[in-house]
Amino acid sequence: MHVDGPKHFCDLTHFKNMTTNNELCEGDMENFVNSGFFCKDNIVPPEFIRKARAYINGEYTRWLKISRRQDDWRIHLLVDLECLDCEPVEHAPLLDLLLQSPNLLTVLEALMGSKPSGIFYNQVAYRTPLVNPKPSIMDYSVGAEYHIDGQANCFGTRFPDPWSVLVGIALVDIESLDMGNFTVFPGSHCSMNWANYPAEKRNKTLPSLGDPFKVCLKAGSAVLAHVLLPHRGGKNILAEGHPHLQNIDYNELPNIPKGTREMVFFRIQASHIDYRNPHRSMKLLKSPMSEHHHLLNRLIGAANLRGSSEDSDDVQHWSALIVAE
Ligand SMILES: O=C(O)CCC(=O)C(=O)O
Repeated sequence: MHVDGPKHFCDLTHFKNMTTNNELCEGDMENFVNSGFFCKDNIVPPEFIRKARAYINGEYTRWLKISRRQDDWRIHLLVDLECLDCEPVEHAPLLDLLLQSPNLLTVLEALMGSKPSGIFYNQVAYRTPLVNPKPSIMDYSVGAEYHIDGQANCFGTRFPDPWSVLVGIALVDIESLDMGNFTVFPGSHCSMNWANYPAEKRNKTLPSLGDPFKVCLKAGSAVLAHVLLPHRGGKNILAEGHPHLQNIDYNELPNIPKGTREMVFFRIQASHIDYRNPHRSMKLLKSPMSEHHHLLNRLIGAANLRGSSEDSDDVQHWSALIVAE
């Protein structure tokens, strides 16, 4: 559910003066291509993490009252980053997590091959600790173990979603595997054919994807994931007093239950992609890396320079991802 809030102008200095420094190393690119995600440590300055948490704490009780869900709120829909200096915007301290993080902006530009142009939507995704969790609560029923973002339910079919990179920013340390971790199925963005995903999701006939991976993050770090990467939120069963909670400051945030997994997710659009083009969905489903050919070409170039036999297997694999189109 979308929640409203006070409007302010955003400081766009970093967004407007983005450098083209390439903040992506080969390991990040390989992880994004092969696994569908990677993490960047300390990418959002602590000052803006503090301000975002304080803002959410201030709105928290009101949001609980106006929404059905207790831990998940849609914050903005369709933000055109180029137009932010024309008018004030709601929830500015949450947009600042992105706009005041120059390193994150440059990573996004390198990953997408052009400047971030917009946010399809963003979301405050808190996972409050379950009280007395039963063992059975950990079982996910068939067809509900994961989802790919978009809409595949009674409200309609919007798939794939109109954006290229999911950014999940940790506002607190999420270092234990039972803290409601963002959970992904590595490699499944490319290894599966998702053309029938909406029907399979609705009919609960989705394929099994094997073991998931729970992402751990320090406060101020971010996970960046491909739009077709299957994922789910984990269950937070962390008990009060757990050692992982000792480093988290709750003193000035009385509204947020202790032990809450605090994350904010952005769905980022790239300026060179026309998300309204009717062929975009088919192209992406047929060739999941079609919006990231620049990464494949950079990886192939670096591997060819090294020229080992191990590299040549990778080159074949990455070249096949380009040819698939
Ligand atoms: O909260 C999470 O870790 C995942 C959230 C999610 O799956 C989603 O909103 O699409």
